[in-house]
Amino acid sequence: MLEKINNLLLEVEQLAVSTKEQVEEYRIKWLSKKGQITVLFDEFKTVSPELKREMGQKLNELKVKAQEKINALKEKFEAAEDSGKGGAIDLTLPGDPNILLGSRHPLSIVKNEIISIFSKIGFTVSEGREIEDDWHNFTALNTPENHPARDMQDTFYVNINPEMVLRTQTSSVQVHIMEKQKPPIRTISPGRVYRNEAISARAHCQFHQVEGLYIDTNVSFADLKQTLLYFAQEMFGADTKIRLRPSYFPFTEPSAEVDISCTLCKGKGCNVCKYSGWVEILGCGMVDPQVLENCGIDSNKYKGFAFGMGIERITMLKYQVKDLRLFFENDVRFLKQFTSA
Ligand code: 2U9
Repeated sequence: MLEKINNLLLEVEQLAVSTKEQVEEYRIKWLSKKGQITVLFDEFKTVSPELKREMGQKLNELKVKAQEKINALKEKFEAAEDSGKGGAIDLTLPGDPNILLGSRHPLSIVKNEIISIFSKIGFTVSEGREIEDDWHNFTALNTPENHPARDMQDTFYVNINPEMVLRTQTSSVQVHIMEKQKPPIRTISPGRVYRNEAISARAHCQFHQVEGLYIDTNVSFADLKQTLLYFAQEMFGADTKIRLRPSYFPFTEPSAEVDISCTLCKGKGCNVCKYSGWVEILGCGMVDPQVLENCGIDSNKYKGFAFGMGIERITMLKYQVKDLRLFFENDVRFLKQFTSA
């Protein structure tokens, strides 16, 4: 029996065939119900106990090798047949309706739109780190040590290094730019920021901002206003109006909050604008001269304007999304409603 096994092993190893049909002939010859290897397994039952171990191992080896050889040759001939038909993939098959197309996340759609609007008027995009040191996130931006924004209630501090925070604003990226680069600077910084807030329909502990910065000689508040009017009309339609209300931010002076005429009721009054006709979209102001000095820019020579907006807020207004949490849950029923070019 050992001799038969060895002979068959040799035959398996040396097998050379030229058609798929021949492969099938060998499968039948070796492995079918009456095949040589199957018959050997029947004979194996009669082998004496002292030879059973050695013989069993050999016989199993033969069966596995024969099966592997048959499979490999079968695959080879089938692949050759497919490529003869013009490739392994049949390009004429209709699409499978069960495979869903992905879509871009609404926040990405709006972020890209904001980038595109500002890049048309010469703004570059700067991105930076999410874990930031105290100087770039707070001190350089005129937010001193005792400022409420630094409170543990509002800011996530990094446990292993209390000097580091999860950035609360992407203006920190622009502090790095100002330290490295001489004006003129015209850049926007999109990115994720973190604040220690309870999660609700209107607030989250993470959200996305775009902060803008323009520094040059002779930059005025009128430039800021015109830039924001351009943005609002590109984003929400040519008939959009803006209004500025005085406000306060530590890093800008003077500062303002910007409203647009309600996109839904066009200013007539509805529940989106709480019957005021206006909805807030961003904050802005002239960069405080002290912030310029903190970053090594001569505030006698240079002026700047800055603005900041929440991408979630813009997206909610544009698509009438009522609950901020939807952006972070990745529910396909929500996400598949958004399409972009
Ligand atoms: C530098 C100096 C100043 C960016 C600005 C705002 C006003 C603002 C908020 C809007 C909604 C953040 O997402 S939000 O909570 N931002 O109101 N941001 S001025 O000022 C800068 C930026 C960079 C160097």
